[in-house]
Amino acid sequence: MTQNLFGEPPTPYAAPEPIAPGAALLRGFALDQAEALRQAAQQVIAAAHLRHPVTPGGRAMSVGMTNCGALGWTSSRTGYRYSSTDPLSGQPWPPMPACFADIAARAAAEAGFEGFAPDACLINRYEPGARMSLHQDRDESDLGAPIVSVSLGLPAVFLFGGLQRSDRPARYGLAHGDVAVWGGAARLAFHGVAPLADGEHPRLGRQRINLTFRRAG
Ligand code: MD3
Ligand code: FE
Repeated sequence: MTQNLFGEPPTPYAAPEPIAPGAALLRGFALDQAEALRQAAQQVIAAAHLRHPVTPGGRAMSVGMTNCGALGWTSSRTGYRYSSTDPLSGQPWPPMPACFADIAARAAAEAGFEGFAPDACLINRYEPGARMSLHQDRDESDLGAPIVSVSLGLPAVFLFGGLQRSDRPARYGLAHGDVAVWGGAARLAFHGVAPLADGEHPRLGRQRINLTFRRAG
């Protein structure tokens, strides 16, 4: 069975857990869709391979990334941007699977953001040791829309800070099937992911996949 950070069996979804104004954790919200989401993510990855983008600072990210939907997030020496095509292939990103758009809209509504229709889904793949340092998501044109994130596979420690990089972040465990929604006053909060601890997930193996849904265009 799936396990949370403490090796306990998963609890079925109960209710949104507010963590800050505009931010809520929906623990277990995606559990009953997790296998469909995993399979759809694998199909996207087969069509648009994972890559380790280089940041403007010149270092390859430890997280493997790809996208689906009308717009995809890309990074290179020249900066971060959203693009309608995959720079590796020159082709449009794979379409957003229906099960992706559906869970994103339902989770956003559950957290109080009705009518969320993401046009971008970033797929992040963490292997043991991969991390994401503290940053803000500010490359989207519509900062009024929330961001929805779905965690699959190995558990991670999510770092949730404030509006200043220097604000000491709170730590939250994100397990397989957990969903988080960030909007309103939390939309520009600094956040990151601590280095992934090694482990073996029964369905996903030695990895964590995070789906991040945005309104980018
Ligand atoms: C809090 N990804 O791709 S998703 C990212 O788990 C990113 O892969 C992390 O941060 C991951 O940019 C975290 C959760 C998330 C996304 C956007 C946020 C949390 C956020 C925006 C504001 C505050
Ligand atoms: Fe982010």
